[in-house]
Amino acid sequence: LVNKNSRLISKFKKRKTTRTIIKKTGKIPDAVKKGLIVTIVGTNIEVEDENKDIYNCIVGGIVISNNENQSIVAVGDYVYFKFDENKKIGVIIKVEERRNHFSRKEIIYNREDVIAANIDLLIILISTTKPDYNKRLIDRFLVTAELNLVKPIICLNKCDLFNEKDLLIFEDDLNIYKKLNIPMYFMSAKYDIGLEELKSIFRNKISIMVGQSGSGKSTLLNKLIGKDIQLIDDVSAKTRKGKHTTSYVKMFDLPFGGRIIDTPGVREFGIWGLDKNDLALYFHEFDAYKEQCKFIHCSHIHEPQCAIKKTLEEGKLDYERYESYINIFESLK
Ligand SMILES: Nc1nc2c(ncn2[C@@H]2O[C@H](COP(=O)(O)OP(=O)(O)OP(=O)(O)O)[C@@H](O)[C@H]2O)c(=O)[nH]1
Ligand SMILES: [Mg+2]
Ligand SMILES: [Zn+2]
Repeated sequence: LVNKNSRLISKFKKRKTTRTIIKKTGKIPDAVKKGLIVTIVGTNIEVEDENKDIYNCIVGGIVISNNENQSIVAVGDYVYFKFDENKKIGVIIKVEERRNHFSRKEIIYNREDVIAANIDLLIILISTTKPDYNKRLIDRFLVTAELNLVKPIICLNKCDLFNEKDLLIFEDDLNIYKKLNIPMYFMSAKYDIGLEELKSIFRNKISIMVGQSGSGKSTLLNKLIGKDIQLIDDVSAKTRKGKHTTSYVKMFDLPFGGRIIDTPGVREFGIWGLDKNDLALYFHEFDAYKEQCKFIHCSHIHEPQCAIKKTLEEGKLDYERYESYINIFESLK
């Protein structure tokens, strides 16, 4: 593991030595093209222009951008680039201001990793089983969605593996999210259950799919597009964990209008840019009670006369959500 990590770190370091200077303003030269970043693999950035032609680009030299303390480029960014017809490579000159973005904390370096920019909808794709969904991960996605101003929905995939009676157990277990007004859909990507309704929700939006490896993101993408465009693979029978089939973020056109972004599966998800003292604001089931805590700056963890803990003991709050709260609180600065 040590070996693998040091190799990873040196790979990262190498990448970062490509000199890039970020300037907030500057003149864009004539004869530049404008486009949308649809995928980034290593240092290669694929930019799509208005004719849907793809150009391979890189970042280097001076870039006009406001993205000083986060990834300079991300899938979903609108950029200007200068294309060298001989070398068949473009250089990105300017990155347009982002309307919003969806990001996580980069594990190795303590900085913001923007997964995608300018998005309307976060699709949290979870699975009934293979792999079993993880509510702590769902809660981390939900906090990040609100923090990043992206509307979240939860899709429970692989419902074909259970009968109606068993599905009621899932409905009950996930009911807390319904109470929190998060739209919830029961579906099966493989057997076309619930897909028509989802299409109507994704239509004309830019959506990003996130979830554990093996939850079925690429399967859903292929079904929505109507072509086997993304590779899918079996969940390992032994560990019930996915094998990380999708390895980079990529945006696709939806044939019925809109775009969708497929992402690699995650096991963990670090939240970036949230002060731990503000975390309770993102747990809306606390809203009705937190004013009654004795201390104004109550963390709802160890203070006496805490209304949240009292309400929890009375059984009026979801205990797993409270555990998520503590888990996230302890991971934040
Ligand atoms: N039974 C059942 N299996 C499904 C369903 N959707 C996907 N699968 C299977 O789940 C496995 C993983 O699917 P993928 O689409 O590769 O999962 P992913 O989320 O893209 O995984 P990563 O790319 O590793 O993040 C494949 O064997 C799929 O056939 C479903 O609705 N029902
Ligand atoms: Mg995939
Ligand atoms: Zn409290």
